[in-house]
Amino acid sequence: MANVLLIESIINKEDITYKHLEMLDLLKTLEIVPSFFVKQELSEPFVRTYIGTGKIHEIYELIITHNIDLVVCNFDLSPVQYMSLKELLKTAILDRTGVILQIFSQKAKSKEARLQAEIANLRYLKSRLVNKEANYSQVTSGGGFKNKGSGEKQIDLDRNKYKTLLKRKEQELNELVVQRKNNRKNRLNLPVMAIVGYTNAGKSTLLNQLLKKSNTRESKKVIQEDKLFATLETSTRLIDIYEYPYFLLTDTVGFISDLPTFLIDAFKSTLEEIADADLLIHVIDVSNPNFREHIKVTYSILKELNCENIPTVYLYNKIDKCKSIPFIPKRNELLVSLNDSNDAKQILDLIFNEIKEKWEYLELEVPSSKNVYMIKKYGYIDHLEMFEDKFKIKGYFPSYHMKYINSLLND
Ligand SMILES: Nc1nc2c(ncn2[C@@H]2O[C@H](COP(=O)(O)OP(=O)(O)OP(=O)(O)O)[C@@H](O)[C@H]2O)c(=O)[nH]1
Ligand SMILES: [Mg+2]
Repeated sequence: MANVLLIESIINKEDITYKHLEMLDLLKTLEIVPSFFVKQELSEPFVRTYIGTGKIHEIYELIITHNIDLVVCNFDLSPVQYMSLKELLKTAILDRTGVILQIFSQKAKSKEARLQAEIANLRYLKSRLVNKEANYSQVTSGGGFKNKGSGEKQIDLDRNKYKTLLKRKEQELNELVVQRKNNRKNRLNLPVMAIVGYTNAGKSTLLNQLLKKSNTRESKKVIQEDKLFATLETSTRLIDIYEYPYFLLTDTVGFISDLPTFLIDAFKSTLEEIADADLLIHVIDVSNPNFREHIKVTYSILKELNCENIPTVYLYNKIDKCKSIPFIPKRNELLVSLNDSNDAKQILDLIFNEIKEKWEYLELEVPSSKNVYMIKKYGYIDHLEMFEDKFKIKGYFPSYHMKYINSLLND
């Protein structure tokens, strides 16, 4: 097993307990357990090396003494900081974005997720190509690139290489995106709900719980795991639960704080599914002390995806892990334990109560000769009464089911 050292910075005496635990969880996903820890208090990071010279020496000593093969920084490094630290410490370095990218690269399974991860990686690497003459040599004493030709020329060559590769991968991804869009167009006309939220909140657990109740095959379950970024691709399932309308439920990639824009960009095609949703189900791990921060992070990423105005319900999950009830939920909120399927009815009522706001309320009289069995599958029914010659039905219906409704009205 690799010897790993974790460097953390405390800027202006901030509390980094949570950041620390989150990094350990991120590393756990990569099956990395650091054995050495170094902390540095700073009022602000050093422009060229992030951490101070004294600390760099201390770390270098540790690397030599303990044969450390990887240094993980629990912060993001600028390209110049990365290059200087790499040169001074003479070992492999991953910053926080690098760790997240490693997870995406190692764990992405579908072709689309793999391409997205590769694109994000190429963009990251391209940004790390800094001009040696302009920046790099000022922070290192001697040493340098073992390049053919001048540093600048090599950088140009590398930039071009990344550019060409990026273009090819982006084209490939684009083809898949078009395919995905066409698939979406061919989808049944049904309400679409997208599950969103911070990583590890319980999004996939929600999809699996509702699938369990649904007349859909179990094999369609998605991965749920106590790992950050267990889900790296969106999955949409048809949910068919007795007494409730059919709907499509989409599980999405989890969010995390400080996600770099280029990573969000790379995953935009997958995340476009969110923009298509009629309703967002925002799952929050309320047992996490930083849950309010997670809500903010999720909200700001949704904003970046232009999804902040989609009606949303909030599921405050993992209530079983809380010592007491954290707050009284509002109209569009629920405190739940998604591990426990008993909450399904409450969740479905919450969802449909919200979504019906956009539907039309109808009072129908349907001749008894008609088969009204399907009516509950196409609308959210308040009232269904059977008389000798007719059914009296009251409920909410989306506009795209009006054709079906009209077909019921006359003998
Ligand atoms: N104690 C407890 N654990 C839960 C609950 N709901 C989900 N979990 C656990 O939390 C972990 C993460 O759940 P997932 O459903 O994979 O979370 P996710 O939001 O899909 O995570 P990513 O795909 O990584 O973004 C799993 O180990 C679940 O079993 C709950 O109500 N209580
Ligand atoms: Mg998941």
